[in-house]
Amino acid sequence: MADVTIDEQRFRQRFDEFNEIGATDAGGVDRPTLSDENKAARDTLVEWFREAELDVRIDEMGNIFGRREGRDPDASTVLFGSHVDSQYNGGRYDGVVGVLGALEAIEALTDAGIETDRPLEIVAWSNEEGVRFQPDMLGSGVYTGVFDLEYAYRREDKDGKRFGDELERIGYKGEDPCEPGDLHCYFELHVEQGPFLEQADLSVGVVEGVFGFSWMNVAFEGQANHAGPTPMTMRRDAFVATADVTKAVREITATEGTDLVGTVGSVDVWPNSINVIPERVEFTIDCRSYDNAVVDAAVERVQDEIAWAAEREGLEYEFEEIMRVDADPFDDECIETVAEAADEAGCEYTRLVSGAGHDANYLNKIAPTSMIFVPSVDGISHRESEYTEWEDVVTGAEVLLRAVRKQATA
Ligand code: HGY
Ligand code: MN
Ligand code: MN
Ligand code: MN
Repeated sequence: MADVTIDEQRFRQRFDEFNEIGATDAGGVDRPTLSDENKAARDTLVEWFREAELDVRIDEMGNIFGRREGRDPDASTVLFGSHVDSQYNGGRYDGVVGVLGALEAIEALTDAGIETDRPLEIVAWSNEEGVRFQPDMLGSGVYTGVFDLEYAYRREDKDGKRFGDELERIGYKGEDPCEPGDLHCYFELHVEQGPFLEQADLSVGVVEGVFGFSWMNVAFEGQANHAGPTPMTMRRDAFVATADVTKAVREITATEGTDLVGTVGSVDVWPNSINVIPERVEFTIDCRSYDNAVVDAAVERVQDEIAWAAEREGLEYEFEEIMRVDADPFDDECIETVAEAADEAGCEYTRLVSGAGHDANYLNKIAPTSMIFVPSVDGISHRESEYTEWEDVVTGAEVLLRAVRKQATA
């Protein structure tokens, strides 16, 4: 396909300029959903999408689309993209590689004067990370009908600010309905966020599916009291129960022979004072596996552990599973398209599944979907030191371009 190539220089320049937005001193980015930094990132995307002569539209969830018509006005659309919201103090590659890679691919086709039969549409999904507003993949979740719009608008951050209000505040509460178009397929380019490709010394991963996962919110309610005079036998310490459950999550997920992982990632303690027994602790549990039955069993067991820990310490507790997405294999034809694209690009690749959640989880429920992974150095992600070799990023964009072109040409 020598008739079209990725413009490495333009791609690199955009990537660096984009990651100056919300840049942190330690070399990462801090652009949480609907923050001012996220708004600046969105504004830049809209400007670049327009410069690429794409029809830009913003839907009710703030998902940003850039569209290029094909030769056949009745043909269904090849959609491809990712997200640009980041973790708090996250990495420069997570999501951004997929959105700027999609922009670079569509612009390279336009520059080469290559038309496609099908329309092409690139997308930046809102709130993929779910760190400020739970749950994650909210923009693609509403688009695919997993969540309804009002539910999403009501989601609150820790300061009680609502998603819908913040979306309006930054000027991205679009008019267009947040619902699927006539999709032919969906592709997403993303960094692997794990160690496998680097360990295997491979430059591309053909993604066959994504882990299923559960996000749970738990609260233990005990009794604050003075840390000095209160006898140990008279305490109702919410943090002790939290520690018990955290240990139990590690025991449950340490079982050999499963891919099950579990994380207690966010913990808030009240009153959080050195000489006061913790009265209330709110924390999160994230459990994942490629086997849905394994996730189900882990969620059951976690709930038992929470009840036992509360009973031992004489606490009240609240439990809410705020999100549960099943592992579903991606579409065989799209998987083969990515494999063929990688072959033709001359890449060393393998097939794998993703432990990280992606918007592709949800797109896969309404359209044939697959993903392209590129290696994460030291398997690191969701950290400022997240890094992928630039030549791997370019290779990923090249494979994306080829896969899109294959599916867009009838
Ligand atoms: O949780 C995830 O895997 C994704 O980064 N939202
Ligand atoms: Mn991501
Ligand atoms: Mn992420
Ligand atoms: Mn993700």
